[in-house]
Amino acid sequence: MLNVKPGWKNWHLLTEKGRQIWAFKPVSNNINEHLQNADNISDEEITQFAEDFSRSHALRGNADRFDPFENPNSGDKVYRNTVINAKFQEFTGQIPQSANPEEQKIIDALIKGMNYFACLQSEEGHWPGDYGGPLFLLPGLLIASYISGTPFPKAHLEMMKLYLFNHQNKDAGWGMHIEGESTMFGTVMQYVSLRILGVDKNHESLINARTWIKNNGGATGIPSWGKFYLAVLNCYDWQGFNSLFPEMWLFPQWLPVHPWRYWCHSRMVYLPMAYCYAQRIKAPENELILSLREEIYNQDFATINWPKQRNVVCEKDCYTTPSPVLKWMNFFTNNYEKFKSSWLRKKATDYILKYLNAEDEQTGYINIGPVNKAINSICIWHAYGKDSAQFKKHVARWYDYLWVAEDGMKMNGYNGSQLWDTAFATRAMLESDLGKLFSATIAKSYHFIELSQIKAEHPTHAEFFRHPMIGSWPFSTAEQGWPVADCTAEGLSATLAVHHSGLVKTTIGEQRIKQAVDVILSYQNTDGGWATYELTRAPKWLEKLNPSEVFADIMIDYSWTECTAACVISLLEIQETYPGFKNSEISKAISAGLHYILTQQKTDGSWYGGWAVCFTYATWFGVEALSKAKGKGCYDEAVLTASINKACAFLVAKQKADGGWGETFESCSRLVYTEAAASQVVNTAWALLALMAADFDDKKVIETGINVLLNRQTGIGDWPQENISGVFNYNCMITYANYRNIFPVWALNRYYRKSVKG
Ligand code: LAN
Repeated sequence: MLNVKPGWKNWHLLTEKGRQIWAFKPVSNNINEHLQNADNISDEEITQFAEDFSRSHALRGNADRFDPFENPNSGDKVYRNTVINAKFQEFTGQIPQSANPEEQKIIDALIKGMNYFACLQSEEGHWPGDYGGPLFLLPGLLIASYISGTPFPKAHLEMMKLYLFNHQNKDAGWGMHIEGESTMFGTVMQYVSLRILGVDKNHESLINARTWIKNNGGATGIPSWGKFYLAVLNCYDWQGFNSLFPEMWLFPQWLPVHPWRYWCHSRMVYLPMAYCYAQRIKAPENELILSLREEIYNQDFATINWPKQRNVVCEKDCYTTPSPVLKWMNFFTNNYEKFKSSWLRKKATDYILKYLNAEDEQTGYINIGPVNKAINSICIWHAYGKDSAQFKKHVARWYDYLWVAEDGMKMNGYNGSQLWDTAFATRAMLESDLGKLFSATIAKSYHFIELSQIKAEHPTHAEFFRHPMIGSWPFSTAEQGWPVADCTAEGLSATLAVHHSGLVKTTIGEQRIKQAVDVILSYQNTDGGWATYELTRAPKWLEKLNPSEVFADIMIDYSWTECTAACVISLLEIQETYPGFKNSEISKAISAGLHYILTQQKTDGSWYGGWAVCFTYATWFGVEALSKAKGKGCYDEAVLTASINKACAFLVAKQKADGGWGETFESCSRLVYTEAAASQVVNTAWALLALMAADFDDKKVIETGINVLLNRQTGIGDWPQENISGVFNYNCMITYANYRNIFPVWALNRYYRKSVKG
């Protein structure tokens, strides 16, 4: 039995078609019914359960504790331990037997690993999991809740407080993400959040946090996204904020700076920001706001020279420096504010509101991500009021982003990673025949994958610049509905793997497979690579207008090694299964994709990974694609071989003494391989997958790596949660709770197929 603390037991995860809602003592398993009666807890009950999540509890040396100083990553124990305790069963099927005890160890570890993981699958077939990490998300939602006077249930508030306290660094500040060193952005946002949550300013943690803020120059140095949130909260003057020039939304579309060309995440965040800016939305002054103004600045609020603060950013936060072009543009747009035409401003705001409504409707009010989720809510509240149907629909979806783990309640970086994890898990299990022993699990995954393929276009998709998406797969759920190029590729590869396994009656017919292929083809950029949600729509110089200070490469949707490799792999698989289908078009796409991947390889043989940590991740993708292409006649074989060999040499050079691999998140932000003190199961699995894909001939290298995976496996078949695995925009990290199971299983399964069975 795993440890389930009494306080955890009241939290239940309700799921519906991938939608995930944490409910405190749910009155119903139906999400909507539950949400209407969510605030069902008395004050006495709060103190009872809160203790089980708090850091003080950990520091008193309790077993199975959350101790952020040991590891700030939660092990997702509230979900996992509760489910395991309720449902876990030892594997009862026939386990293949080998006369060789070393081989038997692999088989047993795999069965145990898959059996444990299968137990975590939801009834509708996906793997729920913690998708937290960034610390600037929950504050946005709390500000939306505060300004609109729409409080969360008491149990939620308590859990959020605990989360924020749990992630306070030793120096009393907070980072951009749970592993990061303290920054002004992280610290001021969590500070303000705790105050909104009702924590007294004389609480010791807040006194210390204030000292951090003051010693680092005060909140005037918060980066622009923080300035934005503080301005909405009326704790910062809008005059201290560079204009967002709402009129740019009326630009002619041929202009390279028209926002339709931006990376969709930037577009969808700067859109509602521009609305708030145009309306200068701010919370009414009250006691809390007036007090906050005194708490977070080094000088009297009334005497601050606001226009001078526009470009002030605390040194600890600076990641990208604003370009001279951006400064020049700011000069122009800031001055425009003094002379602007109110007719044009209204036209721009009306257009923005129309666009916001379209995004809300297209995504069922989930929105593309956690940032625009919060800011759209603020705009819709402002435009239509608290009692409007639109605002209520927004509020219902706040809960889709909240996640409970042993460190408290956080806002996830998306409404989940449902499809992505399910596709990977399916492929991992079906890597060898052993996965077929879990046919019920595979059938459920397939059901979820089928459910998640996007089947229709929105009536307004072209009007609002959406990429055509019939046949595509999203990262999370069909309802959220933003298609992603490599999620489509992973969805397709997983579908093909299930079809090949012969385990299920196929429901994704040839037409839908071909639609997916068409989407993938439609996503290829002219550089041969694939980006994330859309084509690259603007030239690289647009990055010069990146105003974010804390993120890099956010202005346009760039081609990435990982996304390209995933698309190439799925197209190679399509050629095997549907040889006649669009053969020459697909061949051309594949060779251009391979070419792109080759151009991205670094001189040391590695690839940089933009969406997970880091070089081991992208090197796995690169090697997997190139190896799969070998012998197919789609590219010069000698070039492929040379590149693969170089990549293997890189990996071998990075193998640690214990046989594993390990990187820290700094690989991502510093762009150089940064070794973790201890090897990491996830990095080890990626390196092994690459080496085995390449049929690397020094078997000792692979065996010692496999031993790390075997030795780290827990008695029940789990692996430990080690460092954070995901990243976006180089500088912010994000949790992938299921990676610690998916990738070790995948690597062991490949080892079984190639070395044990083969
Ligand atoms: C994701 C998550 C998935 C990820 C992969 C599919 C793994 C990747 O291969 C392509 C990019 C994509 C889809 C991706 C892009 C950026 C996202 C959406 C995220 C990392 C999840 C959260 C992040 C989003 C931008 C967070 C909000 C922050 C802003 C700066 C707007």
